[in-house]
Amino acid sequence: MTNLTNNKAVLSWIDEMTAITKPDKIVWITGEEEQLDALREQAVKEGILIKLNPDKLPGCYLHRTDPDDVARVEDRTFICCEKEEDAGPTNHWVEPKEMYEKMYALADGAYKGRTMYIIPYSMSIIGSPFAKYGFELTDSIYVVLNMHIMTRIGKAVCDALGDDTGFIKGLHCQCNLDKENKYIVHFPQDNTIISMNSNYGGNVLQGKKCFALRIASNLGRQEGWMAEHMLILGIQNPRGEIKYISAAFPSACGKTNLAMLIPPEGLQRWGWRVWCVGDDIAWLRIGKGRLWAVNPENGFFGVAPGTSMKSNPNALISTHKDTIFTNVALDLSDNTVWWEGLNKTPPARAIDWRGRPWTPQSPEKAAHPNSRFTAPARNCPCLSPEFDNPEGVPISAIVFGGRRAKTAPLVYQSFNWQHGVFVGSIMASETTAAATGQVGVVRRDPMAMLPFCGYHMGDYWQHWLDMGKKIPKPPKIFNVNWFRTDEDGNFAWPGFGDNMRVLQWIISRADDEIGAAETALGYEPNTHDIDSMEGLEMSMYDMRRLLSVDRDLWLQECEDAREYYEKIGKVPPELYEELDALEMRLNRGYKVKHE
Ligand code: OXD
Ligand code: MN
Repeated sequence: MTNLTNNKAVLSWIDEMTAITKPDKIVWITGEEEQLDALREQAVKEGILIKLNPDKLPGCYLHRTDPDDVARVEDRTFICCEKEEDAGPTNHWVEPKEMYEKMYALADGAYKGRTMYIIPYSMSIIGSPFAKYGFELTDSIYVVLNMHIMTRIGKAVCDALGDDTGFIKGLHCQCNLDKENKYIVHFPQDNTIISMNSNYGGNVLQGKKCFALRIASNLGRQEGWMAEHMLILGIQNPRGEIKYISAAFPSACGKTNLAMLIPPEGLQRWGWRVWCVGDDIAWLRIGKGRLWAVNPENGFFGVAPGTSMKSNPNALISTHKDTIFTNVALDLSDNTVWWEGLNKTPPARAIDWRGRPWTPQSPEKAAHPNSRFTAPARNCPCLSPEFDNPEGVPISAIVFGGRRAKTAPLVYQSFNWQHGVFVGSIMASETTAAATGQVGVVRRDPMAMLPFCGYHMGDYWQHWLDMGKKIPKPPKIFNVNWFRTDEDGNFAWPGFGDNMRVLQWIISRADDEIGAAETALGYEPNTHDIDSMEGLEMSMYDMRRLLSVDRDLWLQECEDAREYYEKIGKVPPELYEELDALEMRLNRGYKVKHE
């Protein structure tokens, strides 16, 4: 097959990788439907994909991974920059030469008897000044078909790249999925990514976490922009004006749900609505005095369990065609899919995510808790008309948040950018099934970037502070917590569509339209400012409790944060100043002032 590019740097790197991996065959992915169709057919024939009911789920397929390969592997993820201190204490590091040798030894002959697929892909709109291009070499048809959904691929990428040498190099070998030799490795100084012995999305769809976050966070620092683990959404008010916010929550904490929110009926009637620009990653740049965001992806890699017509109809509808499901259950009655939380009527007969017969009496879950759908963004009924705008959208507010049963109130606003960076830096959340390891333990996850920041966390916070100084009209920064529980352990806030009430407050504050109560943490809503007129059944007493700040818990939180800062080292002095100031406000028994 002829090459899709004459770019010498691309071709010589591919030659080098070919010599190591020794494929039987090389296939360039052109992006043409005919080629993709043939690959789908081949994948079905080889048992990699199961074709689902074409009437109910046209163009949809089911894939099951190896049972030991179901989530991101943070302990096997490495940032191999030249100096260990530049990776910082939150990343695993190995000296680059040693790691290359190890990777190339594993890759030696890894494609023997197999095909090397070369995927030219673009993060962001091909041809836009903000787009970045990469090549992923893989022996997995599953990766090719998922990359086709999640990114923009094919010949057009090679044409846009031309002779430029600033592309991202990516090698992926499934090998024998040996979990002892699983590696997700990044070499930021060479713009290179290598994934070994995995075939799980977050580890091997390299455009996503590896490139658009870990490598791009390095590029953003050098080039003066930001790569963040953030959704982007537009809020339309009854006057038809749309304001954009971006929000960073840790994995599986509801970014996709918030990005596709449907407001409560009463608010819809007034004309409120939400437009989704992205559900996971934002690239943010300064322009015309403001911060602008693009979503570099082209699809959604969403968590299936819990997604339903009730919790997130827009996400569910997005999966109704041209979608790849991974590790969900197969409903044998009509050859469709099922997962816990889809509805209240589990299939009488199903095949579970491990490929075993399953009935509602089975003791184990039918779908893996981190089972996923890969759905094209264009399927989303509330996709923003700005989705394909290469300029992106101007951001009025940045929202941080996590899963905290106690401590964090429903919402608060930071006093200013520096204080907002502090709020993001001490973010913490209960862990979820998105990564291997214990679920439900509280861990610090600054800006939701703990697993994704491709350099020293202290330098990353400094970059945030520096960026703030360069934006004439920076977004206001907020923190939310949808997951606070009452004494009985029940969620105290209804969440989902009702989160719109909090978003309304956030954009009113971003535009300086309403006052607020000043607390030790920051600005909080006056209780009557959270719109409860349109169908929220919550007493003022409960609302006050949701917004309350427990002084003792927060003093403890400050102590933990200080310990965390000490572990990180290299913390900008401005953040220590903010921590001291918070502690002082708490100790003073800060009086609530109403603006
Ligand atoms: C994801 C994650 O898959 O954050 O988006 O794990
Ligand atoms: Mn994510």
